[in-house]
Amino acid sequence: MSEQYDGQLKEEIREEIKEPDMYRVILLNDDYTTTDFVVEVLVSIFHKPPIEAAKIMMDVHKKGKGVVGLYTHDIAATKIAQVHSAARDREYPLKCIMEKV
Ligand code: TYC
Repeated sequence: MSEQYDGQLKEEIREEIKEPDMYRVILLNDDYTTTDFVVEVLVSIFHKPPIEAAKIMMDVHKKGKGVVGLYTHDIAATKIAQVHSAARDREYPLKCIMEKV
């Protein structure tokens, strides 16, 4: 095998075993969404235990934003869509975003 093909094969193998890119899902503060609703979202969508959910909510409330978790792209996108859908149903402006790690 030529060096060129050897290199290409190594690159293909490396691509196959590469860990997936990960994304931080970040919750944003606002003045209108209730604290109870944010905790409810963190428990129901992100599967946080209630005490941890309350801590994350308070941290976001005080600092303006906060990391909720690390997920692959499609899981992060699905969770964000679920948050926005639940917030829209209750007419809250709650937003979350993702950023590549
Ligand atoms: N700041 C909101 C309030 O005082 C609570 C809140 C916390 C809203 C976190 C959004 O991501 C958020 N009711």
